[in-house]
Amino acid sequence: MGISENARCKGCVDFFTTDSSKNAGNTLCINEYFWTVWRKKGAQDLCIGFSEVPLFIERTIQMNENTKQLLAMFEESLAKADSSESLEQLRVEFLGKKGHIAALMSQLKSVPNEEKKAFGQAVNEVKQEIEKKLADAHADIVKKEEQKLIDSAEDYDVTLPMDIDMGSYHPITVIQREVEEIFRTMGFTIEDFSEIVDDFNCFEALNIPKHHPARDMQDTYYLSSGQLLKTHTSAAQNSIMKKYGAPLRAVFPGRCFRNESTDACHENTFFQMEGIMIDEDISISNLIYFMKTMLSEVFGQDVNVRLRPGFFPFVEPGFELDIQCLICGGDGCPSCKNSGWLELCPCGMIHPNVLNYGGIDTEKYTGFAFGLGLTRLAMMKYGIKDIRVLNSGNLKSLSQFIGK
Ligand code: FA5
Repeated sequence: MGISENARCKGCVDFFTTDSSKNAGNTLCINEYFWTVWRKKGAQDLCIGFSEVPLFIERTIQMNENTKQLLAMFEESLAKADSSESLEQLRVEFLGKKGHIAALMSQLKSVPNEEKKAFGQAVNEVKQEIEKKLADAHADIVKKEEQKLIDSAEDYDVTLPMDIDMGSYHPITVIQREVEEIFRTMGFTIEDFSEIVDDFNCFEALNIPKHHPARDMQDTYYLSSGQLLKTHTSAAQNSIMKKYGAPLRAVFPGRCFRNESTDACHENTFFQMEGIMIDEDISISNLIYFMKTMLSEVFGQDVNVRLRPGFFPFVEPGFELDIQCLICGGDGCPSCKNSGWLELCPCGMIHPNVLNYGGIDTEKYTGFAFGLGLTRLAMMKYGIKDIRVLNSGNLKSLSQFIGK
């Protein structure tokens, strides 16, 4: 018999034994009459002989028959699968832990060592073929299922009137943007800053060294890295001074965190908007002018405010700017802790130490800073009696304040 691919009869299958030097490349011929084993690449056919290999041949043929049958069985089931679920069932049936491939593989231990490689290889080939066919079928089915969904989608008439309740911005976002706009028109830049800061930015750069009693007023949540959730927007002052130098006008809104009990006017998570202005000859008159302008723009009406001395280590002098409670008109209610006034926007002239930390020439420049309580401003503007409503996530309550 000649040695070429074409010379193979229908029943020929390739096989490999573990002893590659001897038998690699042999072809097993199982034609109708007898079995012969002959070397594929050689000048002459070399028949290993019927008597030397009957058991081996029998097993090899049996294995090939098994894998062929398994593949045929798989293809038959695959042809019937018409959904992702049925494909998944097939995958489990053939490739699962207790599936057919696993069952075939479990026979490996009883196969003689020299045949293990060929056996494993044959099972693996079937496995890979099944995996590929499953993946192709899956891609096909997904496409069909998507198309089915598209085809079954309800037609709608774009000209029909529709419900356009698209939701709305949170009251704090609304007021924040409004205040930003007011300051933008007065030449202030709007800055953003991280909610996680380090001790230096939150305290030390603000003239609040370690163990300073002012820290007690602003207990917060500490991370294992030593960083903390910022207690006030003042934490950004140092970075912004270093970023821009003087002269400088900037506002920077942000979420603040404090470890404190909540009530109608205190939250553990609330918003502030910090502002700083640094230039030559900046004085308290400039501070008062900007505060008044901002409040009359926000409320669109005259509101009663009062300025009283307040202590913050990062300003000197420092003030508390309170607004007369717009919920009770000054008579006293839970929203203002029955005082008729609400602390809204502490402020003051920036302490020279803070300017120095920020790299500002204190011989030439002075500046003011304020820390507006945005959440409280939203309460006053929208007549929200309890600050906790703002963090409640209750759309029914929140949506009613928009547009007021
Ligand atoms: C400060 O946070 C200072 N950093 C403000 C400041 C900036 C002073 C620049 C001077 C110069 P205070 O802790 O008072 O200060 O908070 C400022 C404002 O944030 C308060 O007036 C109030 O409106 C708001 N606020 C503070 N704590 C809470 C809270 N727990 N819940 C809601 N709003 C709060």
